[in-house]
Amino acid sequence: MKRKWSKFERALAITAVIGAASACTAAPAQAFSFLTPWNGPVEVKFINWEQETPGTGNGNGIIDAAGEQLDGILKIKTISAANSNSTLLWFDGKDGEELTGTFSGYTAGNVAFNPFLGALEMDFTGGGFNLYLDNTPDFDATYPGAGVTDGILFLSAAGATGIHAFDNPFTAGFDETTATLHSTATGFTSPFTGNGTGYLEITGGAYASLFGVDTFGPGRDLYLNSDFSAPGNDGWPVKSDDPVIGTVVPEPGTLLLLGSGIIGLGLMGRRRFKK
Ligand SMILES: [Ca+2]
Ligand SMILES: [Ca+2]
Ligand SMILES: [Ca+2]
Repeated sequence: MKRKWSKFERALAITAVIGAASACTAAPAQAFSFLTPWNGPVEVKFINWEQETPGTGNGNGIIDAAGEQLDGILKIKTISAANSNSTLLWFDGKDGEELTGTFSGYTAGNVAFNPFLGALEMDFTGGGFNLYLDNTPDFDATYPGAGVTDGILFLSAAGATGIHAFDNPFTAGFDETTATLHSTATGFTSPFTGNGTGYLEITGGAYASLFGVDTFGPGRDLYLNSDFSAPGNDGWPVKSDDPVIGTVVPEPGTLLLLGSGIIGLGLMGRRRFKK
């Protein structure tokens, strides 16, 4: 049976259409098959293929001297909710999508053997990454990488300070409070293994607003904790992985939809009141 829409239903439908239209204009150009709704901490797992940036150091592929720079390519494996059952929100290949990118500019400001740890400690300044969302996957890690930066710029981030609260007086000439990445190489001879930690600040990209700001304090949106080892894969000197922690916030499009819906209902109420 066909039923006529009431005034209320018609107004609601119009409101929904207006809302959907404004949500569309606010949404980025390329869809991202992220499982929503999720609002809260997320863990991003990735794989890095990395190296001593050619021309910046002694050419042995690994960072083992001050002034050397670190760069490489990366691929996101999964994005999971940091809840008790680690709800999978996105994974490589979901709806034919890949998230890949480059990182560069991490400069070793201090490289020193720490006899107490029996390890080579390194502090880097600067650095950052650019991540691309591609719905025609073509990533190939084989050195120096291909299909890495096509698609749309998904997220940009710059290395942020905060991994050291104080300047270590034993490392004259380097102020630890300027470090954006701290790494400790425990097995310095072969195999070369270690761990790195640092903060990042989101600076741009079509999906920058999907992620929360200042999760780890002012100017620190993401926390990076990765294990590295040498040799790497696919012709790269070093490999590293896992994880980056951040926070996901509701998309502005969703808020806009809710907002215009409330305005629509408000107008309708006023009209009815006038009658
Ligand atoms: Ca080196
Ligand atoms: Ca690609
Ligand atoms: Ca120092």
